[in-house]
Amino acid sequence: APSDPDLVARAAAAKAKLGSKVFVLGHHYQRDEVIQFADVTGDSFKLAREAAARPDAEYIVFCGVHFMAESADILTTSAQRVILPDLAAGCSMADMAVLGQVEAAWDTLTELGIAGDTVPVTYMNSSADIKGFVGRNGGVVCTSSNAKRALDWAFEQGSKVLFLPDQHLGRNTAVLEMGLSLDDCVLYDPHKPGGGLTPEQLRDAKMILWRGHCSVHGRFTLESVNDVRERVPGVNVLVHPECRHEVVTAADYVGSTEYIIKTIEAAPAGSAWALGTELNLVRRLALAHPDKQVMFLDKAVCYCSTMNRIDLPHLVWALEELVAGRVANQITVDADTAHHARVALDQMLALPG
Ligand code: CIZ
Ligand code: SF4
Repeated sequence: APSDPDLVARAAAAKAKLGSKVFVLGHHYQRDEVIQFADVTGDSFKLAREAAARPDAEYIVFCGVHFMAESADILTTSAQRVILPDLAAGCSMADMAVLGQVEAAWDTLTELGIAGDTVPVTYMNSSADIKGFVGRNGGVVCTSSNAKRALDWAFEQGSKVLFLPDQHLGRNTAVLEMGLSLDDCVLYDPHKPGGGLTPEQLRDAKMILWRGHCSVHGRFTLESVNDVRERVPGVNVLVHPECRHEVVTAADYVGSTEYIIKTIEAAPAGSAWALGTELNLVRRLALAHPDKQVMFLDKAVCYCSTMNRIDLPHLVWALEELVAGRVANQITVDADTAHHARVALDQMLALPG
């Protein structure tokens, strides 16, 4: 639906009044009505770097989800304030790994005498607390673009990896990119004592995968892939590595959000693409490339509901508060957590290659 013209005018007026004091970041999964006011769009990693590259912007309005605003706060100067227009915009995957649970898992590994051989690796899509835990314990953060490089590095530091919080990214990278077998991976369930695993299973595993997943990408099934191949002969299936292992295995291409965008941009006219990723992004790509057939991998629609909480009314409210001299919905990470999370993020930035 087209955005309310009154709200569009208010957002534009507030942004004009704030001028270079405000910088608006828009994640690729955000609504069109929000994306039109973004100074830059990107995935979570690119947006965190964009925020860090704008030390003059007093206010960073982050149109995305909570863990992304935390990362921006960690990477920006202490004078800058990061604002999340709706505090309820969380991430169900990030919420699946809570610090107390991860500490309990680490205690289990310590009791078994294997924590010293285990390197924690966390996906960017995790809370600052989890990144801090990983930084304290000699690990690294990764994104969906550099997960293989992060795991290569981790396996040089130790013989095992504890991968948080996305089991699918961990399994897909280990099995499809690093030559590990499915038997090298075990699934640690934080809701079961000992993760629901025997000491032998934990001792033998190379990859201990946390039982987390993305509620959006986790919905695609092998059936969605088979269906679209039947409906659209010659279709290219391109999915995000947060999809289930059998979906990624059946797809033609797999990669991060930025990779998906570049692949569609470079695709020849007339080619057909079924995308296994968030629907706002798929719809924008389809509109931007009318010479190509770009479609959603599943028949049922699937937005990220928490991303979608950031709508134009919330953005207008956040901007108008700033115009009025009030900073609403600021996201801050405490100094100690931020320090250790930064260690794990810097380790990622220092990965070779
Ligand atoms: O699934 C997500 O939320 C992704 C891919 C986020 C990001 O930008 O890395
Ligand atoms: Fe989290 Fe998935 Fe939404 Fe990304 S798409 S913010 S991983 S729930």
